Amino acid sequence: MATLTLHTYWRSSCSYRVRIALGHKGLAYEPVYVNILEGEQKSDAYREKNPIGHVPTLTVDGVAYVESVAIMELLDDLYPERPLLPKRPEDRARVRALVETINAGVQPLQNLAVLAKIGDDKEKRTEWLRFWMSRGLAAFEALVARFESEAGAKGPFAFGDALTMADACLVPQVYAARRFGVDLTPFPRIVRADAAATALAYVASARPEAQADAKPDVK
Ligand SMILES: N[C@@H](CCC(=O)N[C@@H](CS)C(=O)NCC(=O)O)C(=O)O
Repeated sequence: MATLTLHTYWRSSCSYRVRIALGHKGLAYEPVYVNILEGEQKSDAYREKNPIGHVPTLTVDGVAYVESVAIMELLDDLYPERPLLPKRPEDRARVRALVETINAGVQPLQNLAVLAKIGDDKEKRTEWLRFWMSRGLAAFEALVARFESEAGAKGPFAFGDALTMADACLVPQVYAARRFGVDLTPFPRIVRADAAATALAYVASARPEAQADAKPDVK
């Protein structure tokens, strides 16, 4: 069994994805806390592992892997029990489309480095975040509805009756959306999938407030 170390920050949605994936696989790991509000991700030592200065980084027997989706795919390849992607190529493409709707379509617009470019105005930041999150979640909802009819993926999860990588991305995105006051009423399938996933004990253990580095008083 490999030794797994996860460089993580409690409220980082990408770290949260990997925590869910590790929990889904039943894999134990050692957390290393990187406080991104204090700039620890920018240190030379950390950038040797993760050159762009982002969390998460997963090390497997001391070898560093970056980018949360690549990390989840690695875990799925190394530990194929309890897969995070369906078997059929068409369904894999569908789940990956849901993943990328969040991974490429929303999350890059909400990270600290982008918000810093927008400025310190809290209202402006919130308006920015709500706009991009609502837009991405609307697309996610539309895809879930399409996959229900064209692929018979009726839920309760984002794609069918088992948790996939799409849920590992969705749950942290819904957490962020709620935090910034995004109206989720137009997205009933997303709310249903989030409820199904967060009811699982290992998903609950991955939530930000359950992490040892959590500081719930930080806004
Ligand atoms: N595409 C990357 C994005 C990682 C990312 O943006 N991480 C955020 C936290 S969720 C971060 O480390 N932000 C620090 C910063 O922007 O300085 C991934 O999926 O791992």
